[in-house]
Amino acid sequence: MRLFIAINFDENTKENLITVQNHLRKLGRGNFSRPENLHLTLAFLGEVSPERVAEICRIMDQITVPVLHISFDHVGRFKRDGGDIWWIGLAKNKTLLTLQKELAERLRAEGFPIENRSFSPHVTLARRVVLNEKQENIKILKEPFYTDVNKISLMLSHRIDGKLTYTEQYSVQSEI
Ligand code: 2AM
Repeated sequence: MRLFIAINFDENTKENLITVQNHLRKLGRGNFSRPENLHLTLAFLGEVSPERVAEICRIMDQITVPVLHISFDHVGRFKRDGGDIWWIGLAKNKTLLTLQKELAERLRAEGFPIENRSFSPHVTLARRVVLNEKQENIKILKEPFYTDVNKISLMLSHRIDGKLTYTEQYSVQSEI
């Protein structure tokens, strides 16, 4: 099973993310994330055998999920041949970094191979994006937006009727 641990967003935040996607859509073409797939990855587990899912749930149970005050305040891209990956980034957030670090360390301690590269919190908006022409100065994010989050989810990445789908397997949350 291809698994990852993520933060999912409420409908209002998804609307805000879709608005940003739509600004980007006007500037070029690409493979846009489906609205229901918009998420922030905290830890990518990759292929995991089904017998180990319970272990992951136990690790998640050990985490005290804080209330996270999340601010989306910049848009950027990772350059790729054949089209860039465009994402929306989060403002610096110590609480989120601490949560991600704790989660990754606990998973690693139990033998899950979580990459040790620095965490750059983002939500992928679109992949394989090619802009129409020189669009460097276009402001894709008109204004920052905010949300509070108190839940992390274990997500399964799979295909349903050929569509990439993320299905929640387990979650832990705190009181807001
Ligand atoms: P991305 O949005 O930056 O591509 C499901 O595939 C989620 O796991 C996506 O959010 C994706 O991040 C992330 N992901 C996919 N492959 C990954 C990898 N090898 N390392 C870290 N994260 C990965």
